[in-house]
Amino acid sequence: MTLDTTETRTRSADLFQQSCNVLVGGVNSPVRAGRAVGCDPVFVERADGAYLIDVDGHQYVDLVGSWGPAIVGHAHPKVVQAVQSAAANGLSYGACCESEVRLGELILSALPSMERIRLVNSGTEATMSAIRLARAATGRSHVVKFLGCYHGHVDALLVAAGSGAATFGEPDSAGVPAAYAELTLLAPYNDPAAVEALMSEHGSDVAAILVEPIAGNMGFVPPGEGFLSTLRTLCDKHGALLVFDEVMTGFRTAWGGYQNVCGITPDLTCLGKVIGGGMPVAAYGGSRSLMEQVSPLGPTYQAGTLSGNPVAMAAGIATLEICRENGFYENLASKSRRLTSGLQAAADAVGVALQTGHQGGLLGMALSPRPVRNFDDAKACDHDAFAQFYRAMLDRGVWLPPSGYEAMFVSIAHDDDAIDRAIDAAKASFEVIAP
Ligand code: KE4
Repeated sequence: MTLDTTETRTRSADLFQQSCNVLVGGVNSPVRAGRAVGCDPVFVERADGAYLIDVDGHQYVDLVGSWGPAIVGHAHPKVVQAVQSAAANGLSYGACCESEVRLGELILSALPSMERIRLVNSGTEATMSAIRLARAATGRSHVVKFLGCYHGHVDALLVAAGSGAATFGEPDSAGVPAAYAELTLLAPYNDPAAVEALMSEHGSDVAAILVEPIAGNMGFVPPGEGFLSTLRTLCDKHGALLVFDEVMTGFRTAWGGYQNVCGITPDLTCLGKVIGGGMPVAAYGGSRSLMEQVSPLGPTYQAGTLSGNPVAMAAGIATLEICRENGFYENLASKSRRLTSGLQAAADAVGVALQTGHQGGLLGMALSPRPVRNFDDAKACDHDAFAQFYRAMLDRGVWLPPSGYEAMFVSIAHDDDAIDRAIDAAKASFEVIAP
C-alpha cells in the first residue's frame, strides 16, 4: 500500500515556506533542496537507528545516514551518552583536551599511512588544507582532480565537481576566479592513459593528484583495475603527492578506509563524516615529515576555532569504538549486499535497467543499461526516471539521496526488516518507471 504522504506532509511544506524566508533556498546545503528530484525538502523531527521520522510523523528507512556519519545508526545510546557527558563539561575550550588525543590515536591505529593527523571541522577544510600542504611541500601549484569527483566547496576544487555541483549541472561554480581553475587539471575517472598523458605534459608542475578512491559523488563508481596503482606510480615518477579523499570512504568501506582494502598507500589522506559520528569532525594526515610542515611546527598555516572540541571528539570516539568491534564491517557489508541484490532483483523483474554496487557500508544504484565508470557515464544515466523513483520511494517510506549523483549509506542498525521494507518499496517504485 502506497503511503501517500504527499498531501499529508503539511508541516514540512509550512516549515519550508518559513525556511525560504530565512535560509538561502530554504536549506543550508544545496543538495537538500531536492531540486534534482522535483521534491521540496521533507523536514526531519528526529532520527532513530535506521529510521528518520519527519515533522508530520511519517517514518522512513534512511539510506542517506546524514551522507555517511550515521554508520552506527541514529541516536545510538553509547554515542548520545558520550556526547551528553562531554557537553556537561563545556562545549568547547579553544584549548587542548584529552579526547582529541584519543580520537587521533584511534584514527592513526587504523591507518598505517598516517603518522600525524590534524583534526578539522569539515571535509572541505580537510581537502583544502591537504592541497595547501601538498603545494607547500612540493613548491608546485597545480593539482589534478577527476571529472565528477567532489572534494567540498574549495574554490580550486569546484571545477567539474560532482555531488551538488553536478546535480545543478554547474560543475564550475560562480565566484571561482579563472586563475584558480587554471591550476586545476582534469582527467576522466578510471582513465589511466589520460592521467599518464596529463602528467607527461604537466607532471613537473603538479603538487598532487587528488582522488576519491571510490567515487561517491557521481553515484557509486569503483576504481577500475590498475587505476589507483597507476596514480601511485605517476606520483612517484613525477614527484607529486597522492592524496586520497576518504571523507566518504574512510571508516565507511572498511576500518580505516578503502586504502586498507585496495592496498595503495597515499601520501595524504582526508577524512570526515564517520570520524565525527554526526558531529562536525574531519581530518587530514600523512607521514610525520610531511605533516610537520604544518603550523605550529612548519610554515604551512591552518587553524580552527572549534577543531578538536570535546563534544565532537566524544561523538567520534564513541562511534569508532563501535566500528572497531569484531565483525562490524562484515556485518555492514552483508546489509549492503542484501539491499543491492534486492534492488537489482526488483528492477530486473520489471525490465528497469539498473546498475548497483557496494563496498562495506557504501553502496549505489544507477539507472543505466551499462556500468558507470566515469562522469560521462553518470551524466548519461536516466536522471528524470531517478527523480520519479525518488518520489515514489519517499511516498513509500524510503529516504534516498535526492540526486542520481549521490551514493547511498546503510548503518549497522539496518536490520533485515528495514532492508526488506526498502526492497518492497522499490518493487512498487520500479513499476512506476518501468518501460
Ligand atoms: P563537507 O565539507 O561537506 O563536510 O565534506 C566535503 C566532501 C569532501 N569529500 C568527499 C568525498 C565528499 O563526499 C564530501 C561531501 N559529501 C557530500 C555528499 N556527496 C555532502 C552532502 C552535502 O554537500 O550536503
